[in-house]
Amino acid sequence: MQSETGMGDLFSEVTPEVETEKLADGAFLFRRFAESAASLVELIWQIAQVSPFRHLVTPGGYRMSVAMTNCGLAGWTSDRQGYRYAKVDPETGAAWPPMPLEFQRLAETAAERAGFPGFRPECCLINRYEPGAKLSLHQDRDEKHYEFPIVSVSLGLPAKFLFGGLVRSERPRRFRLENGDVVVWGGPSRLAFHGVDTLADGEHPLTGRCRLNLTFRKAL
Ligand code: MD3
Ligand code: FE
Repeated sequence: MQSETGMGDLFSEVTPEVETEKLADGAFLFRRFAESAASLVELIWQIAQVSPFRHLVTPGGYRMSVAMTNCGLAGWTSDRQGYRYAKVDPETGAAWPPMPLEFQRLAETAAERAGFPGFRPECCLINRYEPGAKLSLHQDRDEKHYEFPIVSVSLGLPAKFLFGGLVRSERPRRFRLENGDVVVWGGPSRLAFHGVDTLADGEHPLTGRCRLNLTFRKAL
């Protein structure tokens, strides 16, 4: 619920009793940490008007089922040439939309709670899953700074998240990520294999027929 005081009370800096679940060494889940932030979803739609969601092509030539865009100083992108962070949106030829202050504050607050003070993400990758979309098991290795965590925010429809080990062959654990869940992945979990199972159909009051996911990264 939005109050006249703006978003200050939405990210639960004032709610010290948010429970912390430890998922693995360095990985912490704050359930519903961003739940009341309907404004996050609104900001995402605004970003997508400048840098639209697109289905990237992998270096291997596959079209990704997840649609992506970015905000911040650089954005993650992919094409036949490879994966990289680019300061210009290849789709528009212009800079990515700036990262909203609310995004930044949420990411920094969550990181600090998880024991990573001083996390100043300059990039935010935004994923949109429609029913049937999935993200295969992978590692996030395109950032310069593995010493900093990645902070993720799930919005809208729930997803089954796969969290594996440091080698692909390790069988992943599965858990559900729901609207407003924030996870901080750092330390020994930073390079863990992870993915998202095929999104089930559904309708969410905040997002409609999709799941949105923000990942905040120190990439440059
Ligand atoms: C575990 N996104 O964009 S967020 C990605 O739900 C990505 O859209 C998923 O994986 C999504 O790269 C998962 C949770 C997440 C993010 C980064 C991680 C889990 C992570 C980095 C290391 C280990
Ligand atoms: Fe990832």
